[in-house]
Amino acid sequence: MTKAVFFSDCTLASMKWGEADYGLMPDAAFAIRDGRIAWAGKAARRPSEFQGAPTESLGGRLVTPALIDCHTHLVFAGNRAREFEQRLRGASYEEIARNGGGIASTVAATRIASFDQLVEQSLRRLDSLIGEGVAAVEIKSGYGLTIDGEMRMLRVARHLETLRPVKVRTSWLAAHAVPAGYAGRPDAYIDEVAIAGLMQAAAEGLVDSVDGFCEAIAFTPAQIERVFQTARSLGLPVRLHAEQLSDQKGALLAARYSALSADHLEYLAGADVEAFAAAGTVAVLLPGAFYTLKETRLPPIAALREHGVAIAIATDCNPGTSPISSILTAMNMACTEFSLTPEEALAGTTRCAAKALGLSGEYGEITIGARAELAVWDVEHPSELSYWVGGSPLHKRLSHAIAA
Ligand code: DI6
Ligand code: FE
Repeated sequence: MTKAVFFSDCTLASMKWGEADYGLMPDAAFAIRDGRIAWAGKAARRPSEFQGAPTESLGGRLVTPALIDCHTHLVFAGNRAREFEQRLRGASYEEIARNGGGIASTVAATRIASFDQLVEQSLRRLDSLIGEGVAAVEIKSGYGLTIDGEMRMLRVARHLETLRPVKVRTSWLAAHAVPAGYAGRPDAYIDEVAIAGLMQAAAEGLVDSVDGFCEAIAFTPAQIERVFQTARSLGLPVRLHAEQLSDQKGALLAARYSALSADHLEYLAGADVEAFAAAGTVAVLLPGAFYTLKETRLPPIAALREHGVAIAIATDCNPGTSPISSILTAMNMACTEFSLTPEEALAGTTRCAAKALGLSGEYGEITIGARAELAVWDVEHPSELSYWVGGSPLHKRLSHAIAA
């Protein structure tokens, strides 16, 4: 057991499950030992075991759990600013994709980038997230679309974790798009790349969960289900891009496989929410993609709330539909576009995002025994984290768990 460190003079927003009003506690203090939270409470009640511990004053600042971005595609090369121009002239995302742009153009750029170039370009986006208090990030493959290309993306994702004090959770998203060589043969692609590659990548320890794009322009629920069966046989959890552009009943498929999360959900039917809720799957909302695509159909927020579904918020950082590497901007958009409260938005990037990554109890809450992954902010109230647009009010991150 290492010596405890004590932090005093702060306001805590614990974001613990079941606590109202952000779990706010003014005049608070906390202790960290062995990389975990050993105690948190009123400063005046400092337990005697920490009386002699080295103490740092946090100057009255707000402390929250470090933030979590639970849905990103942040490993890619190049950008799609020219498609942005096309969309502003009226082309739709689907039209651009059907004409060989979209995901295919990022696949081409990613294939020709070296490992080091991919690391360098991705690191810029990761650093932007870290600069906003993020301590855990999910990163998907999906721009390789060959076994080697997909595995290389996940090797880059794993490598990023060695370069920064951040936890990376990887997702195998080979079922993202049908590449040109498999045009008209999506089932062969599922067998030969998405499934065969998953087995190889899992054997190499590259995969923490398995994802898919269930959509008219991508894969059917039946095709995704075959990938999910392989995931299940490997003991890997699943998640799914579901109901982003149309209602394919992907969220119900995800629920049947006890998915960690189903993501997007604009076209999830209100009538399907009850069955979805029963699985305990997290609804990950991605307001950056909604914004970029000028979507007008809202996810069924009221029904999700009514059925007690945990709602997470993420950037969906990707070059096509969400060129956003700011988790705070995603929180602001969740409030403005989806009418989430700032408290729901912060729960969405703390405890609910932790649940979506299978990290509950470790990340996303200030609670005894959780990892000491915290964010210290120059704000007076946690609602400010969703309120400001642009600029990061982060004072510093405390990342004892990783240093330990
Ligand atoms: N849904 C999305 O919003 C991204 N992928 C997905 O399955 C878009 C990825 C891209 O356009 O590059
Ligand atoms: Fe996505």
